[in-house]
Amino acid sequence: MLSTIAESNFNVPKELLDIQEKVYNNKRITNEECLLLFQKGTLPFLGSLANYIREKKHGDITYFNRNFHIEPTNVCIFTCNFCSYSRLYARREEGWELSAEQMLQMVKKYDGQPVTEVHIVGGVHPKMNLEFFAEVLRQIKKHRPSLHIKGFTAVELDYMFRKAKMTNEEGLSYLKNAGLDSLPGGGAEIFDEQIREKICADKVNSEGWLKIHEAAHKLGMHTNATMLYGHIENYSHRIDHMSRLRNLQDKTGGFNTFIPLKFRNKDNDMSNVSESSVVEDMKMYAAARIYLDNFPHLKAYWPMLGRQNAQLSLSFGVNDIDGTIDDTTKIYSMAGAEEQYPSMTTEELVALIKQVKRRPVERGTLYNVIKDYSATDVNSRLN
Ligand code: V47
Ligand code: SF4
Repeated sequence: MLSTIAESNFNVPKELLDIQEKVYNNKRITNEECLLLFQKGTLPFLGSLANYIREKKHGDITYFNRNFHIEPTNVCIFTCNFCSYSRLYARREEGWELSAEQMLQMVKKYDGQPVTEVHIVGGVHPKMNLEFFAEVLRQIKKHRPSLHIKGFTAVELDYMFRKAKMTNEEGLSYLKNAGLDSLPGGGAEIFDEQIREKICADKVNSEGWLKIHEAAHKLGMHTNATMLYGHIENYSHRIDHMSRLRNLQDKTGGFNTFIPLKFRNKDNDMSNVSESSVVEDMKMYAAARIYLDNFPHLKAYWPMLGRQNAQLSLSFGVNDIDGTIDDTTKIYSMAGAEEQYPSMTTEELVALIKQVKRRPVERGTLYNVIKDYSATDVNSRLN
């Protein structure tokens, strides 16, 4: 592998070769070097470096999990311009609000099925407060104690805690005692204050997002981090975002996975902004893998990216393609995601991963290995 890369280095500028040397020597790259990668690195160059790191960390292993999503409401008081939900608050009759009982029924639908995680994320509804969600968590845990509950973005949590007049630490401890196991990575968007002001001015700010994740890490909870890219931000904004995450991870070590989320432009207030190309998407994954040396995992969220591009991303640093999802989720389909009701069977996920010669491994939320599928036959047809 190394010699192949070295032989193909003809014509690569010296400054990029210096970065390559750093990567091979396990050294962290600077923000300036990451900018050079974005600006001057060709896709094959970035891919080979990212893949080198990916294979060093995980070999061919590609993780997925068996999960399902619950979206408690699609009504949201906030007005993020990129989101198809924010317009619903004024027209609440078009939205839904699930009761605690309805959410429990959704969990019960999976009785006897080998799902390991429920992912609970939705809009911010003023009636759904901390106590309401604590009760939902208690009921789910009582019914199925082993189901990992990954729930609530820092945006939802910030609103709940402020309304309950609790500090982040108090609010998180309360939810943890009620059954919350970990936090998803949503709501991070772009940390740069000027861009954030333009795309999501009224929700938790960057410092607030980072503080909630830091508090969760201190309580021993793991969390993920996302970044919404490919809209009005530039490369420096992306690097600034990743740099704030890398710094926090140095401090706490509590992040599991970084998930770059490609901006989709359907039916929202930023529909005039065109979407990034697949080449840009792959560059984004590769740069993230190279820059975020202290993040164990890099995830491609396949419903947003599409199945084939998710396969491609496995050569650009990605080692996780989320899960079976089995989704009633609308946030992505409303924004123009590839699939209206994203869901893949385990067989389809395994086949998708094997088709690009990687090794499918089912994981729990915290990356405990549940089953290695490398020896199983692939019978299912891929679409
Ligand atoms: O923060 C909203 C994004 C996020 C659009 O932690 C959009 O495992 C693109 O938290 N185009 C929420 N993205 C999703 C989320 C998540 C998803 C998958 C896995 C995990 C995890 C977490 O959805 C929001 C926002 O960045 N989003 N609208 C849009 N038009
Ligand atoms: Fe609400 Fe989240 Fe949509 Fe913003 S991205 S409007 S906080 S649901």
